[in-house]
Order: sequence, then C-alpha cells, then structure tokens
Amino acid sequence: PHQQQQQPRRSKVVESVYGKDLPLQRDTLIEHLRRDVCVWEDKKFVTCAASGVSYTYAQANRLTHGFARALAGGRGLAKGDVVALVAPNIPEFVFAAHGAIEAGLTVTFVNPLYTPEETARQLKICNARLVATIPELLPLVRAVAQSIPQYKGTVLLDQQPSEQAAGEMSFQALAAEGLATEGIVLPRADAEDIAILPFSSGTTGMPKGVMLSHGQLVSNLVMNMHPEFRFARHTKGDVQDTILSVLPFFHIMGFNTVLHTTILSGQHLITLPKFTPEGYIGALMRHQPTGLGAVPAILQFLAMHPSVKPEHLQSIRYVICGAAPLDVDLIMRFNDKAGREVDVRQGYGMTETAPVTLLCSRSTPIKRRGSVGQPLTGTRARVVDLTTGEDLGPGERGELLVKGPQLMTGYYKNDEATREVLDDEGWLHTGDVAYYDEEQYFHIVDRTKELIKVKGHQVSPTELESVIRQISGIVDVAVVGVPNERYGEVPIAFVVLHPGAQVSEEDVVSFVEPKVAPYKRLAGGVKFVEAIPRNAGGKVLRTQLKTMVSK
Ligand code: AYL
Repeated sequence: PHQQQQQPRRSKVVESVYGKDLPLQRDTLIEHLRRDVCVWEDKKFVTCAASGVSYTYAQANRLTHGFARALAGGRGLAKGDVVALVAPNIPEFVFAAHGAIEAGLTVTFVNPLYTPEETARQLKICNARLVATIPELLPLVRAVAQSIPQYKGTVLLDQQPSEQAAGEMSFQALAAEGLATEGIVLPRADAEDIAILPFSSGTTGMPKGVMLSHGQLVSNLVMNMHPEFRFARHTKGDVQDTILSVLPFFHIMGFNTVLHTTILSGQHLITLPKFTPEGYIGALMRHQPTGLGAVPAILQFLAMHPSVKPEHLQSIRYVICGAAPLDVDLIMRFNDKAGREVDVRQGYGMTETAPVTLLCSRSTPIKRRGSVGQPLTGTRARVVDLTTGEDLGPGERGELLVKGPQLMTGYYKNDEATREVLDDEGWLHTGDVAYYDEEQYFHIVDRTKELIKVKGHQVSPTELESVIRQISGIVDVAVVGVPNERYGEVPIAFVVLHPGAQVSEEDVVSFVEPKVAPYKRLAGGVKFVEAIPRNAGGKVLRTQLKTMVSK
C-alpha cells in the first residue's frame, strides 16, 4: 500500500521474489566464464555427437585464448570491429566466438541456412571484417564477402591445422600462432562494450542487430545461476552433468543460456550440427545426458515419436525449454514416456533481453509449469492495457513490459527502432500479450508484434513481404503466422493481384522458396484477396487477417 502512494501509476509492477535488485555486472564475459574453470579443467567440455571430436575445458581455453591473441596481433582489427560466425553447432564455433570476444571484438551470428542474399544483408549491416565458417559454406561466404568493404578475410573452422586455401586462414593454425607469438596485448574490455550482435526483427520490420554488452550477458547469467533457477549440478569430484542441446549457438538461447550456463556449472555439452531423429536418439543413448536444452518441438518429438523409447530418457533429470509456447499437457506426456517426473521448466525471453526475463523456479509446482514462470532476480515485469497503457492486475491480459540489467543497449544503428521498444523509464515493450495469475506466475497468450515463430526461429513478415513484392502482377501483400501443430506457426501470404494478372499460389510459393532460409518458406500457402485490411495510418491489420484464416 505505501508503494501505491509513492508510485501511483506503477502500483502493479511484479518484482522478483528471488531478489528485487541486481546491479549491472562489471565482469567481462570471458572473465566470468573462466572464473571457476580451474576446478574442472581436465574434464570434458564439449563433444560433437556427429564427429566424435571432443575438447576438455583446458583445451578449449587454450584454443580460445590463442585465437584471441592471433586476432589481436596485427590483423588490422580494432576493438569493436565485427566478426561474423556462419556455422552450425560445432565445438570450434564456441572457441572462435569466445576468442573474438576476448580480443575485444563484437561477434554477430548468421544462420548457416541463410541464402547468399540473407547472409550478405547481415554482413553488410554490421560491416563484418572477418567471417569464420565451415568448409561446406566457403563458397557462399566467398561469394558474399567480396561485397563487404574493409573485409579482411575468412577463417576456416577446422579440427586440424588445414592447408590454407586461397585467402582462407586455418582456425587451428591461428590459435597455435597466437599462443606462440610473444608481445601480444589483448585490449581490455569494459562491461559496456558490445560483445555480441545477434539479429532480431523486434516488434516490426526487418531483422536488426541487437547490441548486447558484456555486462548485460553476464547479468543474465548470474540470474540464471540463482540456486532456485539453475538446472544442473555444480561439477565437483565425480559429479559432472552432461547436457545434450541442438539449440543453435547462433541464437541467443543456445549461446547465452545453454552454452554459458553449461560452462558456469562445468557440465559436458553434447552438440549436434543438425537435428535428425536418428542422430538425436543416438546421442541420447551414447552420452546418457542428464539434461536437455530444448524448444517445444523437441519435447514434442521426445514425447510423441514412436522411435523414442522410455529407456532413451532414463538419464534425464532436467529439461530447459523456451522460445515458443509449451503446454503443460506436453510436459505430462513427456513425463509419461520417461516414467517419472523430470524437472521440465519453461522460460520466457527475447534476444533483446539477453535473453531470459521470466523462468519457472525449482519450486514451481508441476501444474504451473505451463506458465513461463516468474521474474528472475533483479527483473521486473508489468502488464499494461493494450489501448490505454494502464497497469493491469492479476488475470488481466495486456502487453508485457520487462525491465532489468539484462536489457539490450539498443538496436545497432537504428535509434528509431530502439525508441519504439525501450521507453524513457527503461521498460522494454515486448510486443507479447500476457497475464499474471494470483501467484504472480506469467502466461504468454498472444503477440501484438508482427513476428512469426517457426519452431522457435524468428520469421519477419516484412522480409517475406519484400520478397513477394518482387513478383510482377502483385499489387499488395501481407504475411502473417498461422498456428501449425508441428512447427508452432507457419507463414501465410495474403496477396492482391493487378486486374488480369495471372499468378498462382504455386508461383508465389516457388518464387519465395529459393530466396529464403527453409524455415521461412510459405508453408501456410497463399490467399488471394481483393484488398489488404489496413488502418488509417496504413498499418496492416494483422489480427483481422489471422481470423480470416481460422474461419
Ligand atoms: P527470440 N512462450 C511463448 N512465447 C515465447 C516464449 C515462451 N516460453 N519464449 C519466447 N517466446 C516468443 O528473440 C515471444 O514472442 O528469443 C518472444 O517475444 O528468438 C519471442 O519469442 C522472442 O524470440 C530461455 C532462454 C526462452 C531463451 C528464451 C527465448 C529466446 C527467444 C527461455 O531460458
């Protein structure tokens, strides 16, 4: 009640029950990750389930540090320059990313499924000086790198120092050279320096670089490692948890949540460059993981797929899930198959919040695990009316706003987009519709932003619309997401044709197909309409389009 008097308009802020405030952390990311590493230096850190290649924590640190030194030593790179990683999940991805960050550089991640156009766009926006990639993607990287001004070269993520092809550098050779060369000084990073630049479409428009500093990433890690929220056991003596995760490192959940909390508890991480049912089940059998990093689609696979047998799930103690809605029924089904109650917990986050803001704690009762949980330490959340912006109480649906030291600095070179989501008081307007219940557990029920989520991957309608507009005979177009049992959502296009134009659904679908990454394809099909419904300001009325599909 006394709070109501001080802040009449902010009476309904939900604070964390696990610590109201957390200062922005001052550690740099790499310092923070190495803090306890001496305890488990000789234990396995990362193993690729596909190739069998494995590194201990000590080996990983040497390669990372060597690569950092090589980048800092006379390669013409300056603090804050951007290095792009274009690769699937392989152990060397981690060392290259951490090495570049240790060298004071900023890392951006490009989805390796991207087309040359999609890749080129991201590399150009952030003016990448260097790309690290795998042999299979070299032709793509070579083709697009030429168009980047001030491009300094390509690093091949190899497991053995490889013969250097024309112009490419071997990751292993660079790391060895960095360790052997004396007199290299690594630039000192500050908590405010931008460590990574992942891309997100935010609430509207094309994908944008999200500036996340060392301090923001580390703050979120500290929150996730709180005893009530953490998942794994701390490695000590013979105890070492093993986590199997196919969540891509190029996505914030794979990078700052799964990978970095793995390191902070000294777990053994099993990676897979690509999800296949056989590969995944093989990894379960071979590595007997204690934990899984998952999105709902993976839990669904484990719960429903006939090839997944209860014995495959015997070693599993916990599952961390996020990035798309997870139904409590699915948790029950998963537990049914496992034959016991596994610690399956869901979180809510965004690239823009480094990423986690809400998470179910260990004490969340099973019946509440369909919720996205409660604010992490030092994180605040509010729900506001969609039209008036007034704070709402328990059970009332509105836009979710979040605040805490993990919030991004802003969108890269895009102040306008930053101002649209970050208000003067430091609240981030998520574009998600939510409510909290009487016990302050949050539930995500809808989205006001355009974003479409296909198996947890972001799809920007604006981006698909700009591709479809290139087809002659099309006057107007709008893309929205429709619910899909397998993928969560899939994009569908509403198209207005010029009078007399002959364009079929198949024409549109097959035009889009080669121009975008596979998960962005128009799996929901195309609907031809007379006009796209818009408001007076010209904004597409997406909700109206969505209801047209469900009818
Ligand atoms: P981005 N339930 C429903 N929707 C969700 C959820 C969830 N649990 N989590 C994320 N979303 C949607 O940037 C929501 O619309 O980051 C949100 O605005 O790819 C959007 O996805 C953000 O998508 C973790 C670690 C969750 C990471 C994450 C999600 C990171 C997704 C939990 O522990």
